[in-house]
Amino acid sequence: EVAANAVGNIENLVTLTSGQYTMGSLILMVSYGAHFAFILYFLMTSMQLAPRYRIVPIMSAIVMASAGLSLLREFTTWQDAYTLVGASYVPMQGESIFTNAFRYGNWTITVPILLTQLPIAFAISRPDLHKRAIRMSIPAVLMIWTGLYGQFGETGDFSRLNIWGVISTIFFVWLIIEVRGVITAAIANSPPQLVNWPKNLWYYFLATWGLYPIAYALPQLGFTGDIVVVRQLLFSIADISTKLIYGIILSRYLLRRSALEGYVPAAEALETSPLGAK
Ligand code: RET
Repeated sequence: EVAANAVGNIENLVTLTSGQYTMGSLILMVSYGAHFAFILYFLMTSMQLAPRYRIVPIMSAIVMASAGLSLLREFTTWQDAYTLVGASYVPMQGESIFTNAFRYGNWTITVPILLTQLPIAFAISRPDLHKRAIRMSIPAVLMIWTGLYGQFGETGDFSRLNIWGVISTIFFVWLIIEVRGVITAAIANSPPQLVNWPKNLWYYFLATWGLYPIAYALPQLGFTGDIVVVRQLLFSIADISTKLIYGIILSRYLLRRSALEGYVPAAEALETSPLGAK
């Protein structure tokens, strides 16, 4: 039986209309394009920050490159995985199958980086920073790997999907507790003018990271082309929110924090100095 061992994701079971197929291509293309484009944004932004914070947008640039490559791979795999038969896009069985598993693999790299950005951006001092980065990364990786294992069960009777989904969610709750600890420390040591940034980032974190378990569970609503497309859309919205927009938020915060701490970007210092052009 080809299907039983070759599949793993519902994408390989569902025939798509040309509209659904094109939407899937479009969603993945916009995703990788956005991630690649913002590499430049983050590298440029890093130059405007006080030296101690420059690593934060550089980490965003690394995440953009890593996620962009992974999403480009999802896109090309999507293109290879279907054959046009009459007016429908039929999933091929065998050599070219689509899989969301690459996403989970990529999160193993990007998620610890995203989490470590937090204590650095909020200026948590060194021994505590390392401890907190490790304490967030452990439940994060366990959450991802148990979820990776479970998502292969989405085409079966859902018991594997649900059992590992629950186990993964326990690690997610543990992770959320660790992140809350970092946010609390961030609120305590934030300049008073900027204290709303860590407070609001907390809700942003919950709302955007919470999209992934919804995408994971979605096949239970049915094996249809619409579910396939909606899930890719949900993954993309989550990716752009948790990496790209999150990075912009941290950069904007650090721009303000750098200024409050007395840092003047080089170009500006030149303009206002008696030796400068003006
Ligand atoms: C899984 C499995 C089902 C249960 C839960 C999950 C949570 C996943 C999360 C992923 C976050 C990924 C990010 C990636 C950025 O590159 C693994 C889907 C709770 C929260 C932020």
